[in-house]
Amino acid sequence: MASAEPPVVVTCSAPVNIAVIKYWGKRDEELVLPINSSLSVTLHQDQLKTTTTAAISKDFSEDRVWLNGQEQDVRQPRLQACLQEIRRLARKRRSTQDGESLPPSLSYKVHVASENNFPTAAGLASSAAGYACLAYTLARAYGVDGDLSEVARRGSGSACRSLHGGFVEWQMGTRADGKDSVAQPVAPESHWPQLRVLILVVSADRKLMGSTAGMQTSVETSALLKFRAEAVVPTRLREMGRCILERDFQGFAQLTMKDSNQFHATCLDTFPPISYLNDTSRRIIHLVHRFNAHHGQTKVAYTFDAGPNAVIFTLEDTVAEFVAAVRHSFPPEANGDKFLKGLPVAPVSLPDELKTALALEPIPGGVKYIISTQVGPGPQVLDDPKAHLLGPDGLLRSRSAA
Ligand code: 2P0
Repeated sequence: MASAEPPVVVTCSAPVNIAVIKYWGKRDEELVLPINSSLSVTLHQDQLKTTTTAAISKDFSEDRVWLNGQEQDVRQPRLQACLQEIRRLARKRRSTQDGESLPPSLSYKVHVASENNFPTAAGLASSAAGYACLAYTLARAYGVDGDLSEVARRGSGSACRSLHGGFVEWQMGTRADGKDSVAQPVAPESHWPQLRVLILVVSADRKLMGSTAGMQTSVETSALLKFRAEAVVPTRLREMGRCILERDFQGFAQLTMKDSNQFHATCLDTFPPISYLNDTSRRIIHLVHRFNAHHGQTKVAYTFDAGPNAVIFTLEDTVAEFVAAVRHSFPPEANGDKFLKGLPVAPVSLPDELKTALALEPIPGGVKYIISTQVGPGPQVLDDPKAHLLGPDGLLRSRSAA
């Protein structure tokens, strides 16, 4: 029989982040401690986000988790690590709290449902948004406050950077217990309003080599990765911080491209080698360099994660012309009107001299579509009960009923 005690139900959303100084490699696999610090830009949730509902009730007999409508195996070690860590923090808080506002009992089971509004495992950092959202939502449900880096990080390293909006540094820390391996804001969402982001979706397929396994092999075999972590990243982080604080786009853009290239070089230096870029990715790299050369300055930057999709940074005065250059180089095969999603970009025609300067044989359909977005805020609590992904019975709401 159902108890009189209503379930605690909380729904939150969390953003995707894109690293401009990349994380690749762990010094501690279990605690998810990185071999170098990293720095990222948080993308706007209007275009890319994870939404998560957590429900805690005396009536639930087991922990259950759904992702994009599919029930997951709750015994997955990453999921278990997050749940255990949040319950540990909740227990710690409980012992110091008065009886007035006690969170739900720690012996109650939790149901969690999560969904992304973008393709999972397409190299768009869905695990970062997903685990940041899980950590944030569970923290609200269990009444835990304070730094959630450890909870998110135990799910996926890069997830701790999605706990903040704007520009974020994940400091690697030096302690063996990882307590100082935390994400910290560098500048808020409002700091650089002219900065714009385009995601060029090359392939929405699942990647061949997951990040966790890939970086493990890199740590074991790549001398370049060791050199990068020790001798390159510390200087680059300081320089990137300066570029962001001074809104120095050329400096920011060049460093972003160099760091992406070095990350992919460490992948090739891994043995057996890992390659995440494909022919279209390399054509996008050429396109960006030719576009910049034509203008005589760095107006656009690319960065690539563990997949072939490009993330482009530019300023609002250049977005329209660069989108026209992408359309010219990768003519949409079908649904030309659906080629651009997200923030509107005014259509412009490409000047003939720029077409000549690009001098690339067009690849029809090479870029499937573009998501146009900008820098955005950190996780949010969604107060509207209609946002809940779980019904009052703690089971997945059907989309039609939601
Ligand atoms: C990053 N990536 O800094 C780098 C750049 C991909 C390339 O963080 O094993 O999913 O869960 O800690 O965070 C992807 O790795 O790996 C990643 P785990 P994660 O964004």
